[in-house]
Amino acid sequence: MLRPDLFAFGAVMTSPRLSPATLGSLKKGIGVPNYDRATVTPGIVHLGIGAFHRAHMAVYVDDLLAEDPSWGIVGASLRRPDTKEALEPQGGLYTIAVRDAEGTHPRVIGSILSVMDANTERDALLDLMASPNIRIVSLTVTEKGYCHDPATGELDQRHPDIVHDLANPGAPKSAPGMLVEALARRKAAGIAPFTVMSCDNLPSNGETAKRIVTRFAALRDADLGEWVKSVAFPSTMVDRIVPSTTDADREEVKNLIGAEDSWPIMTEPFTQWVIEDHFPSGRPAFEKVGGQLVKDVEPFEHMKLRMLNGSHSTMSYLGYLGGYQYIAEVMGDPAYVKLIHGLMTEEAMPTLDMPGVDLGAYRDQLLERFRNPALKHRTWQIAMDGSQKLPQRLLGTIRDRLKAGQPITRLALGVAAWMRYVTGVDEDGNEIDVRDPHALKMMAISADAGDDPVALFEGLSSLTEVFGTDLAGNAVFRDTVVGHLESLFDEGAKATVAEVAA
Ligand code: CS2
Repeated sequence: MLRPDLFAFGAVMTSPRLSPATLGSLKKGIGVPNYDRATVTPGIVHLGIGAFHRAHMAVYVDDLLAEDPSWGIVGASLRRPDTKEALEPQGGLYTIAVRDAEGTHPRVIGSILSVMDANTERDALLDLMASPNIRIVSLTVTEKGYCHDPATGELDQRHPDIVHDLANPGAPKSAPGMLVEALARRKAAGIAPFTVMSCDNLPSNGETAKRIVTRFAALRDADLGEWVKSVAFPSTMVDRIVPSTTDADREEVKNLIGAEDSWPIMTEPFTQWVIEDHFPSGRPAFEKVGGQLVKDVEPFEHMKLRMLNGSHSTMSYLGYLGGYQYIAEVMGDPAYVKLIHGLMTEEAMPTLDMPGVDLGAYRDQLLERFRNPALKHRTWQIAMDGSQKLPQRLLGTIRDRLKAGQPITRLALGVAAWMRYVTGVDEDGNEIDVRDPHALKMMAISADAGDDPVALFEGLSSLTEVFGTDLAGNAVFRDTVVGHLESLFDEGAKATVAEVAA
């Protein structure tokens, strides 16, 4: 017979929800904010409050709030309300769970004071961004959030969100539109601009953001365009691997902390943040908590994009096609490891100018990070948005090597694997869920090409927003990529990797 009293007992046993009220009852030893959250005031608005920001910048800020509580973060999501829905009942609190071979190490972060949904709270968010206590607006909106042409780094004026925002400047949807409207409100109120800090994986991300935002402002109004030129856009190089959270992760974190967190963030021990020191309206003392403040971030960005992200994208396409679900699994295949080691050592490292940095040690550390067996980082996750990623991860390196007359064998295999992947059909004939802003265009190209590697190369390399106008006609590039594509179609990814790595 059903015993209602037992059910009631069961209900009592469920874990409480993580929140300011339950912080004191978490399991012993769990790190919690070491400052009084009630005294923290917002100094930063962060656009794109996804997992990456919560594993990276929000942690650096959390480390600083005891010393200076004027830098709390208000997060905003431009697309989906899910982060707000998860964090609001938790008063902005969430767990970061660091995974290494020994286990999972949780800590509760309190630097995010609240989350706003730009779709439903647009005006309030813009007013907050326009208020004098907000001195930094930071961004992780992913590559596609810049509404630019990835090959040139210029604003894409035909982008539907940009067209919308130019027609409705007071109710913008895009990140450039939001930034410019908030800056316009500051200008009108006589308030100095905030500093815009991009934390996305783009080369010269500050300069790129500045080019896009000033162009958008000038299209709105010439005076505003001039004023926006005075805004500071420091570049940053950000690095931490953050796989998407799964239900199994939620369960594990609940058991570890003794409370239910509807969106914990899983990550690795490694973290790096190199920041251009250009903040005329002030900044938190990031250098006290591990941030590297430098004059010129560009060499660090190139190093990371070409070595870490170039390897990641190459492993994601070849790994997915080869039947590997996670990066750590790819790293269990010696031929793939040899390929990636060679890609970094022979092809990427010679294009980098990094006095004082031991690139060999950097590479070895990357290989170690990729091997982290506890980090379930899906190849499919990294494979997303390739059209936005390829230019800075592989194609820039390829261009430098072609100019110098050097071989591009492994890099071109990464490009060929992307072309094979975006056909949307895997090696067993099953559908691939290709996520990319240009997915439809790319699938139409590959439907026309069938399994003819030359036609596929010609169709995809004619996407000038990815390949620019120089690569499609380069004979070395074309022959190398087409040769790899033939092998990928005929022999499959694993055999091709073994051949190229040998
Ligand atoms: C990855 C990056 O998903 C991807 O494209 O390459 O998110 C990568 O994990 C980070 O840049 C590491 O800092």
